[in-house]
Amino acid sequence: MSAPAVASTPSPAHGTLHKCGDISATPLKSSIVFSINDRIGILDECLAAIKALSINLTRIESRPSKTDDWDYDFFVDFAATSSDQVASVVKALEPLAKQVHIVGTAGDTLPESTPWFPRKMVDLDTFADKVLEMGEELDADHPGAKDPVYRARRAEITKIAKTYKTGMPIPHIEYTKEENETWGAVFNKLTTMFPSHACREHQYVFPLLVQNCHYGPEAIPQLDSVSRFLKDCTGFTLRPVMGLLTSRDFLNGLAFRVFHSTQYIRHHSRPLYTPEPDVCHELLGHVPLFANPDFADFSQEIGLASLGASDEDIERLATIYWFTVEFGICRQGDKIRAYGAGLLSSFGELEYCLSGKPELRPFEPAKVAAQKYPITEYQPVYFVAESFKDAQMRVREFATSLDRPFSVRYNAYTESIEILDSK
Ligand code: HBI
Ligand code: NLE
Ligand code: FE
Repeated sequence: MSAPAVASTPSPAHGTLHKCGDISATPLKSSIVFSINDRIGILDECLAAIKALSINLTRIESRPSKTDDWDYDFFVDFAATSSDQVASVVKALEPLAKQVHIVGTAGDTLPESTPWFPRKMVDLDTFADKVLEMGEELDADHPGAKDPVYRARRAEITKIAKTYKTGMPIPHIEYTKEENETWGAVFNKLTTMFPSHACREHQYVFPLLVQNCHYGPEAIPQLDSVSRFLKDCTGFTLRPVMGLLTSRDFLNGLAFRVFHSTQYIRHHSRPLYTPEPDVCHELLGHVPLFANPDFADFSQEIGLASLGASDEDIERLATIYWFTVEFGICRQGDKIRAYGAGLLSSFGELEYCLSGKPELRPFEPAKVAAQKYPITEYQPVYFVAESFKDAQMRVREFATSLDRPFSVRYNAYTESIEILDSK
């Protein structure tokens, strides 16, 4: 009855080293069902047979069997340490009971239609060369498209992301004078607006980034130092990426508290606006928020909901991500402030979103998830969160309404995803 491992790691290089279940001590939560003819002491004998294998039972339920009078079905969950142990339970019960079936073992019972998802941090290595358009090859209308020097420079920088592997320090980049000047222009413009437009969490963290990670108008900070700072704050880390990932891959990374970050900078001809992520957007928009514990929890919640989700649900979650992490605004006292990175890294839109012109609606995930939005111009609608904690609770509640037959939990000690019983 047990289904094949559909969503397991396709990475042979790491598979042998980290074969979960058989060599690790992580318990394999298993469920078994068996029937017994009613007679005194039979259940005791069945349980004793399991006890003799030194296996811990975690749940037991009985119900009258539907087929024969006075038969009973028993549902037992136990924590085995290997798939061999699961088989030995079946063997021990067979002489005592009828119809012994394994209903499921955590980790190998996902429905066959489940899209692949990363189970361990190293699985994120498989995303590296799957970037969408505007990644390595620039679009024709991109300001850098016809500039061969810019193109060559981007290719050089994205090479780092292409070959990056989990656990490596992020390679430093020697930015050019021109690149640092572009950064300086963006930095100086935005920092004049933050006091009146950025949420208080962003404002709290910003000086710490100046102190700890060399944020300032002179030079682009290095991702490696920023990643180590974030790790200390919330466990979030940065991972270099060549460009836009699919929504699925990008959101899956958040489940591990990993934020995929570009390392190149926008074209110098248009410092104050770009439709695509660049190092200004990541460092000035996203990073300060990922240093906040409630925001980190909120972001990971979206990531966890995306693991193994259907394409339709990925679309909904990406839309929620869009209207929160990218373009979210929130109520703070009697003011409304920006916390979305797409706002905090864009001088024009940061001003516009709080100008009273666009429509503001309350943050209700089911409604947000269905909202259409433009990606290359200012948003006509923004959603106002009451707090990151409130938004997280709402997203968690929303996630239970998605059609995924299992739930997941992140184990920070092993940096891996645990599959919980069917919901
Ligand atoms: N990829 N590298 C990268 N950075 C993003 O911010 C990003 C992405 N892919 C999709 C995406 N953002 C969102 O617009 C949602 O689709 C999740
Ligand atoms: N428009 C933003 C900026 O100019 O910084 C980037 C948004 C990336 C989604
Ligand atoms: Fe972004």
